[in-house]
Amino acid sequence: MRVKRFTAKDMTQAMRQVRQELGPDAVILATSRLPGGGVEISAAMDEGAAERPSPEPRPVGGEGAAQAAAPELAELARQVEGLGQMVTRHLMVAEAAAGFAARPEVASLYHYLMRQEVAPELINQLLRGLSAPEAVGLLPRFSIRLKKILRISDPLRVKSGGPVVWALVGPTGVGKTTTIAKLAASHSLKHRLKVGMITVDTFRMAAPEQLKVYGRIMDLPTKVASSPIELREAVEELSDRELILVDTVGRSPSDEENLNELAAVLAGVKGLACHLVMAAPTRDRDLLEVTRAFGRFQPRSLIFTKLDETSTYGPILNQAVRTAKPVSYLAFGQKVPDDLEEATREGLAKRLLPSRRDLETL
Ligand SMILES: Nc1nc2c(ncn2[C@@H]2O[C@H](COP(=O)(O)OP(=O)(O)OP(=O)(O)O)[C@@H](O)[C@H]2O)c(=O)[nH]1
Ligand SMILES: [Mg+2]
Repeated sequence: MRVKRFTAKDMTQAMRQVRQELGPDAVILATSRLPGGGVEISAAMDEGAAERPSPEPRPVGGEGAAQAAAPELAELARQVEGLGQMVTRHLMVAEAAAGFAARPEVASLYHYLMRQEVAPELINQLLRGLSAPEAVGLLPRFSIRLKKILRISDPLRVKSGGPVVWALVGPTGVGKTTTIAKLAASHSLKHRLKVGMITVDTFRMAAPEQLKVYGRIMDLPTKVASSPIELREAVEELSDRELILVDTVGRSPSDEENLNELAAVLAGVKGLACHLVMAAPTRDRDLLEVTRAFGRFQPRSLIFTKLDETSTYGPILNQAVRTAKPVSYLAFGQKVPDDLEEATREGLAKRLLPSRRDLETL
């Protein structure tokens, strides 16, 4: 094990020196600020690492042996690559943490946001240069920054030339049908709009029935369509409505074929706007995959459901910023129509902001 100290003007330059001299596998042991300015990093490198066998599959002891060993070596190579990525990520986090740790009031906010699973690059963006003479002023300043990067949908504007048509798309079981019912109820009862519903989820026997039941209870016209032509006809039949809500079948983000088929059905209706529904308790990495796969629907907004099932809200922020899409609605329970709110900057920021107690207990 080789341990070395590096001093530089700032953390970024010191980290660059570490990587140049000890390579990407170096481990950061300690970081500190120097009294006269600048930073010092102690880093270590396992010297045996260079002599270890290469992870590349190489023939050993004749072709037969090489063939037998190849899958294991390939697996080993994958693991080593994964470990390498993990180390780099940890270094980035350590680098940022060390920078923010020098200012204790920002450090506890940094750790809180990490626990909320806000993406490290976003935390850096939010906290860079953030300061307050006393910790008292820090949260309001942070809150202003947070609200600045959040985008929220404009309220629904009814068109004079025909109905607004919204389709909810998203993975299976995230709450699309329930959210359609909540939206239908709130727009027809609270906003007194003429609402109609259509389901294109005809793949499962009971699915159309679920929406029809809601339609009967709320006394709203509800149609079933199973092809692009039927969907166009259903929209025509509901042309006296101000808002038409289209429910779709849930699809896994890896189900390319069926996603394309659904996109083709929805593309038949001019002016139809898709909204992507995602469950807030989903892991950030999986949400990323969902936004990638459902990008083909060019969603107008993001809707997050099941906020009642998690207290980790970072992934909502991560997806909203990464996709640069506004958030339109938040659902936080199974009750129709109560457990739905229009997204607001305040509502989202409130969930993402720590209380003073959160910061003190860190
Ligand atoms: N806790 C909680 N449960 C919810 C919420 N929204 C929906 N659910 C529940 O999630 C389950 C699935 O809801 P659905 O509305 O059928 O979901 P879906 O996306 O239409 O499902 P598929 O059509 O099968 O893809 C039901 O038990 C709902 O009551 C929510 O905000 N919080
Ligand atoms: Mg459904």
